[in-house]
Amino acid sequence: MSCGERVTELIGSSDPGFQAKTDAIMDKYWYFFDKDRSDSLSWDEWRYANSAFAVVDALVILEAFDADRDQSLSSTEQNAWRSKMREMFSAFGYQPTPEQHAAMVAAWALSQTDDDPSASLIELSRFNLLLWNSFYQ
Ligand SMILES: [Ca+2]
Ligand SMILES: [Ca+2]
Repeated sequence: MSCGERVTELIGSSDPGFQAKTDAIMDKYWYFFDKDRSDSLSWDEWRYANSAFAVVDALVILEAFDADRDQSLSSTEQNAWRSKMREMFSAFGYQPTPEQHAAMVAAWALSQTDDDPSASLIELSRFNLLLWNSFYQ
């Protein structure tokens, strides 16, 4: 089973294009994370990979949705991000289960580092990690 197949099965996407894209990403970056070229990830390789993906994903989110370029997402910017994510989920044939939706809400609450409703780079990165962890449970 390829990595793309596993990720597709894990999140429940019905779009084969999602699997192909995931496989392409892993083919391109696998040896960046598998530092000892063992074709498997040690605990340290795994956590460094997840940390890198979380920050890179947060940077992509800021690049795409931080309209006023203040390095955080306001409520309005978060709504635009959420709307786009729903659109992308739908395009990939993915519909979060009620449990996954609850996990997203919980991950968001736990990712916040202060009472400011805007989302910083660290909060977006923490959200990514917490959300992905919820998929493994
Ligand atoms: Ca390795
Ligand atoms: Ca902003």
